[in-house]
Amino acid sequence: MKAEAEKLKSETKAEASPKAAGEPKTGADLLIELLAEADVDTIFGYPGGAVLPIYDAMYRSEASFKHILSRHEQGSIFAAEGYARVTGKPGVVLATSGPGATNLITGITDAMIDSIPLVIFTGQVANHVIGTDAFQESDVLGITTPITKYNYQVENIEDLPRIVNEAFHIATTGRPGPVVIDIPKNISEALTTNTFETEFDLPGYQPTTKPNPMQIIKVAEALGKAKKPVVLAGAGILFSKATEELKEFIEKYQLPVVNTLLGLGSFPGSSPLSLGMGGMHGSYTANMAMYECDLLINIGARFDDRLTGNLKHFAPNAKVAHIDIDPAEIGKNVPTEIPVVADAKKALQALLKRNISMQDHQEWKEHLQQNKAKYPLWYDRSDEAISPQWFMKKIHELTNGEAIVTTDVGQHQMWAAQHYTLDKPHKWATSGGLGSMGFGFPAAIGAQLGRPDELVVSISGDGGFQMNMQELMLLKKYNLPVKVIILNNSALGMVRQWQESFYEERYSESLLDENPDFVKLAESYGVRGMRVDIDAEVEPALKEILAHDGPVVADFRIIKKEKVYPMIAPGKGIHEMIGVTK
Ligand SMILES: Cc1ncc(C[n+]2csc(CCOP(=O)(O)OP(=O)(O)O)c2C)c(N)n1
Ligand SMILES: [Mg+2]
Repeated sequence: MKAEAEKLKSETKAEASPKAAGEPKTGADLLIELLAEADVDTIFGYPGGAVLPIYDAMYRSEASFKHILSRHEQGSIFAAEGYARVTGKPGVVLATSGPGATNLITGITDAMIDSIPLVIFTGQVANHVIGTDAFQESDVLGITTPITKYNYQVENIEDLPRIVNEAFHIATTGRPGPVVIDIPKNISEALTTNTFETEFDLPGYQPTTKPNPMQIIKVAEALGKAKKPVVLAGAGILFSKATEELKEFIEKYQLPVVNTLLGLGSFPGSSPLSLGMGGMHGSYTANMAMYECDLLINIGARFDDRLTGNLKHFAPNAKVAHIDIDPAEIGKNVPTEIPVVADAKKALQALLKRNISMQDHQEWKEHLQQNKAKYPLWYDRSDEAISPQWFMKKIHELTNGEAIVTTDVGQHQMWAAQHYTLDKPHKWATSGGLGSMGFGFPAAIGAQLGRPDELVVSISGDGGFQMNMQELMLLKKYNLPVKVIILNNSALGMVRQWQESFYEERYSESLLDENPDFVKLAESYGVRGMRVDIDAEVEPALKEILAHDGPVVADFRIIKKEKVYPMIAPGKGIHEMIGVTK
């Protein structure tokens, strides 16, 4: 082994062809320097053979960033996503070749579909054995091509500085997304004395950020003519940090706002102009507003099918304007009369410069207010178990709506989106497009690391929590006071709900009759555990959890058969919601 390693070292040494004098360092040392230069403060990762040189360089380095050792690479990447979603900075991930890299795939896909900036480093077998089915070789470039904004495999150490800088640039500009850099072991072991070129030039990647003035005029004119305008506010507003501009625009023209699931917090949910979330489990008022409006201005949302319902019935009477930094999104699902390819902030700034004289749309606003009053979200209570919707309202009240909330996927996610009304941006991390169970808890870990002074609440179901509960060890190890809430219905609740509604109550493999004792589980990881069974115990328990100086895992037993309403049934239009009233 040693002889082989020596041989490899001398081969790669020769490859490195240093151009400038200086202390020799390995490619791995160079990488660590580049990360420090890129202002990386946290790396989420897990070691293994192909990245040992990088881990060794990290050990020897005096760079000040933290490495967070997860217990599964999926935990690393979801934590990096949580970090990125609440800080707006790119999440950085490091994993070994083969299984390390393939364990990241769900997270990479999740980041791609939700436009989350990540820079992911994977180890790879040495260049000269790539393609030989070497130990822990996997075709990372091939596997990640369709799920990354861009990906690289480093062939020469000279390219490493440019590639790292390009990767951060690509991940964080335009429509954000994940970028993978696959680093063969011989590159990280290669010795070099060079400080290579870090400059880059990407003529083929020049995202359009400034709106075309003619298109802005068209939006302004359409707004001037509209009697029933609605703004759909998506996550693009959060990515471009345009919440102030959005608020000014909305208040200036008194426009009703619908939020997407990922856009929650981009406009204050408690504003009278907010209609709440749209889509499958959105509010009746929000969906009917999109159904009845004569002008729909979509800012930074991608008209996902969970939002639109059956496209035949989506905004049937509306002129559609769509502001998006990604031209591929415009007209993809919904015919669009006024496309505006731009950064949301720049487009809103341009719109704010125009003085639009609006039609009187008081009647429309009143109609929507009446809908809001007449069709509020409703729910039942029970003496025997906790009402999950009421629970969300309670935790909202006790945290003043100020907590950073991460969720997993399922019923609890929808209840949180419906009832934990967000007024501020960057306080919400949920897996939207991919809907990946297992996301919520590690995302909370990343969020807490990114914003250590904030209260972070992780809300999971009993199913999804078990997909990444091994990450509990990190709470103790890194002293993270995350409040971990499990809404326990002894079921894959969302699956169970669909089986009840659309499969004649055939509960095929959706009941979790066997669950671990979450209290004991927490305790075994050195974290305080708690179990709460009925509504009457909720408030004192939550107060205790929030006052506790450290992490808590709390198992809240919710009404098992509770369903998420209202709902657009599969295949139906946004005007055909069921469960709107009791
Ligand atoms: C990785 C993954 N596998 C399967 C699913 C399909 N799925 C969506 S919601 C759900 C049930 C989630 O159950 P739980 O975590 O207990 O949340 P609940 O719906 O009960 O609140 C399942 C299985 C998914 N979204 N992600
Ligand atoms: Mg459940």
